[in-house]
Amino acid sequence: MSLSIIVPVYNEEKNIKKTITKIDTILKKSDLKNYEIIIVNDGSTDNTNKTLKQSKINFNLIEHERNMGYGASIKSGIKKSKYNVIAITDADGTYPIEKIPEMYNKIKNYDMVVGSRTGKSVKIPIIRKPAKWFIGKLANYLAGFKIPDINSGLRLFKKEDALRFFKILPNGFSFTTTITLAMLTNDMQIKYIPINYMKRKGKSKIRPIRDTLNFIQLIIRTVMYFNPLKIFVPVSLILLLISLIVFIYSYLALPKILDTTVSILFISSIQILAIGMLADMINKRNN
Ligand SMILES: Nc1nc2c(ncn2[C@@H]2O[C@H](COP(=O)(O)OP(=O)(O)O)[C@@H](O)[C@H]2O)c(=O)[nH]1
Ligand SMILES: [Mg+2]
Repeated sequence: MSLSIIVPVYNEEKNIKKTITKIDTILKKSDLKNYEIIIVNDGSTDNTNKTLKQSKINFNLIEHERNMGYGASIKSGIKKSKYNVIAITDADGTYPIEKIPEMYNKIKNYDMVVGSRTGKSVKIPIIRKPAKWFIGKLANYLAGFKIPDINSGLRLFKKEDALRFFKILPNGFSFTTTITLAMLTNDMQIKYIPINYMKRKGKSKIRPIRDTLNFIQLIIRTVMYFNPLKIFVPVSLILLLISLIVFIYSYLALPKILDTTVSILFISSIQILAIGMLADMINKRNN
């Protein structure tokens, strides 16, 4: 029974002390014999540094000289972790840390256990909802599975699996989305446990437009990596459909069939399908 818990921290002077104390108290009370708390201070510029230095709680501190990002910090933590089971949670007081022991008990039967923010009390800012909805739909289609919460920051997984996906895990906030899709497209088992989600103190570091575009890009890239046909086949079909529409329309309504346009669209459609099949083949051979 042993667990490494990693907390990425960037400018959390209002929350950090409480978070560490809470983690320590909860883990001490639990059945876990061995645990380590790894705090990754990601170039904070506020009083986070001071608070961490003054803390009397026993934790391993990793310091980044400059801000490298949420995912980069978790990756630094994973590299330094002693134990095979890894938990991650945020430093902002939004996740119910008391769920971790219960989640730990489930990890032997699953590849990842995720706290999904679908509990009774979930305080997600309204402004985030449209983007969250869209990203969710896209991810569900591409993963072929209804994901209850794609980017929850409270989750447990095994170190060996994280290391297996290390190269494709990004440095930014898309870390959680990417590890979810990587596991789902590799037929691994994820258990979702409903949790509550509290309102954060201090400002969120998510930049709505930039991070949303980043999420979308990484969702597509991850699926492209593990299940390329999911992307290439629909694009090819859309081109084929447009080519058919142009053909029929110009045949019926115009003096001349737009044969150049029709051919270009048709050939592109076939070529994209061929590239997709090639990508699929590379993927199958590498696994
Ligand atoms: N290491 C690191 N952690 C970050 C960074 N930005 C945010 N965090 C931490 O990641 C967690 C989630 O960030 P937050 O701003 O709350 O995002 P939100 O929960 O999606 O609104 C918090 O614990 C932050 O301290 C960063 O650039 N680097
Ligand atoms: Mg947060």
